Amino acid sequence: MTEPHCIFCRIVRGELPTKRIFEDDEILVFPDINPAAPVHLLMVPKTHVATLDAAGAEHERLLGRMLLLAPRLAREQGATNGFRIVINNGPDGGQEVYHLHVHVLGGPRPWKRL
Ligand code: DGP
Repeated sequence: MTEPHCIFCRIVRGELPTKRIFEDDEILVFPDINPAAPVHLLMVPKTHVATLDAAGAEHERLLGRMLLLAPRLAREQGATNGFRIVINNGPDGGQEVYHLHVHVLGGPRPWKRL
């Protein structure tokens, strides 16, 4: 299930353009529009889950799959010397887009922020 006005749901549905780096039936990965590092990917579930807080036991496998996918995609996109995973949750967590997403950051330092 996607939400009509959610920006990442719109990307999932193909209504907004992006480079689809990886996708399967439940996960989409695309570059962050405002990269904080030479490699900056966003991994999203295709179904709308607003926050990590809102995820439940039914998302356990999905979240595991996203984490296990990150090292391969980071490496393939050029982060060959390590990477960082970030999930911002809620206002004090600095979350701006309320569709659960995993940031994958890597590439040669220095990075812009984080
Ligand atoms: P967060 O603070 O964790 O909610 O980060 C949201 C990220 O989403 C932020 O780094 C910028 C990125 N972003 C926002 N809108 C778009 C968009 O339309 N396309 C892409 N590719 N990234 C976006």
